[in-house]
Amino acid sequence: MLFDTIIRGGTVATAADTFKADVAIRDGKIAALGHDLGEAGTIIDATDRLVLPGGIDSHVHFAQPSGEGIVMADGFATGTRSAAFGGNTTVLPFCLQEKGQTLREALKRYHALAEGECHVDVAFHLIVTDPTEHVLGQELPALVEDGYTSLKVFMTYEGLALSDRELLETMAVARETGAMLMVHAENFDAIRFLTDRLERAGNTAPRFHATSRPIPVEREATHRAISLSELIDVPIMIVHVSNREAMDEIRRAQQRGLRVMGETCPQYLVLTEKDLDQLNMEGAKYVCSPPPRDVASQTACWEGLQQKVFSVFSSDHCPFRYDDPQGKLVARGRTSFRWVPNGIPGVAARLPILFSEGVVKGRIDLNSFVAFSATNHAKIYGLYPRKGTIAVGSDADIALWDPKRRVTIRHELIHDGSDYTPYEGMEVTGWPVLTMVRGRVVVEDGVLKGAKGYGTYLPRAKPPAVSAAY
Ligand code: DUC
Ligand code: ZN
Ligand code: ZN
Repeated sequence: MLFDTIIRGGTVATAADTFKADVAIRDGKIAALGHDLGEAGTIIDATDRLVLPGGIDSHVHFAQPSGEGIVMADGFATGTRSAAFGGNTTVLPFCLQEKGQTLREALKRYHALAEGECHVDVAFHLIVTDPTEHVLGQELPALVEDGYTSLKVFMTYEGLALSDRELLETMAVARETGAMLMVHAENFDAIRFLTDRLERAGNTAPRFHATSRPIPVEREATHRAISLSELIDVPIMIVHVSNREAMDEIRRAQQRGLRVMGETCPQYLVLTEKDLDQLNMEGAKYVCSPPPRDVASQTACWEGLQQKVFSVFSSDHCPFRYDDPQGKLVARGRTSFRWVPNGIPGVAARLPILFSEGVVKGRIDLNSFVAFSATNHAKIYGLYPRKGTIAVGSDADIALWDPKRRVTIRHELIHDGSDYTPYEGMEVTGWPVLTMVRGRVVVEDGVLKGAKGYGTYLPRAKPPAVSAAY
């Protein structure tokens, strides 16, 4: 038999083109595109289906330490399972360096947690919280050579925030080593000031989480991150952008020729701060940072996608159970929004939301959908062309979509470790009906087919956007 599998009769879309073709797969890779490709062990009928590169979600958190008494709802088994149900074939979770820990110690923990557990392929970004001389001078350069070619830094959060000096030192290492630097841009001192003031006034309900992190907090930090990166002449990715003012900072930088990239997420397209304003603690389900804003901010984030100010659309999947004292309902969270675990699930809902609200409603075209959901992630984070496209020689990471299927998002469709979805009840058109990783079907028609452990760790090349600079 010439091929293991042929996906027959579908419409293939890449970031560049849309065309009718059969896709033949051998040894986990795409071996041919065309018509009348011959025999295969398995034929998958893709009539009336879109044949798309499997989603790559370059911003997810699994099993991340999240404060005393708090447990993240997903480890690698449930997190990657949920990703597969949402049409994803690769995810990039973060490896958090805790204060006092070396990066290698942190990586050891995450690799041990991921080993044998994953349903889709994974690669790690590093989170640098303790940029000591050893970390910056020795560990990080060696790890970038080993294929950990991106890192995130925080401008806020106790125990995570870096000073401007530390940001500059870390950016300099990213430049020297050719790593992609992701920035969480919110002003730490401003948030602390506003939080203290809100608490003193007795404004402690979950909705005040949004009040404590208003747009200027994000805009200022975005501007500062860009300015610091300009001093070092290093590309950066501003992650989870929530509003026009931050988006405009990125746009202005791009217009000035700086290599500043941006990411937005579903919560900034379809949620608002009103979602945080609910009876009792229900608003805690939507506590994430930056917070969802208003309808004008949603429009701005769509513009950011349409005008390609943003290059990636990620979930920022950061799940906590709601009805759980180790999750959103942690006892001290009732005393102040400050203690409500920060983050919401979204790895399975990300693509149906972008497809339905974006492609079906005519805001973006199908090829842009593929770029935002897969191709650009692969290109920016050093996985292209092995991942992120449908081309001969690429991994057979493919999602079949029924573009007409109407689905009401319910938590039972999400298959993660949480107990809710912030998108409960949302009607979408278009749904991933089959997810294939390296030629093997992992999810089909809402049923898990693959066993955990098939997903593999991916060392990555240096991001071309960084090394192209020299
Ligand atoms: N930043 C993230 O990237 N994810 C969840 C929480 C946060 O602040
Ligand atoms: Zn962040
Ligand atoms: Zn995140």
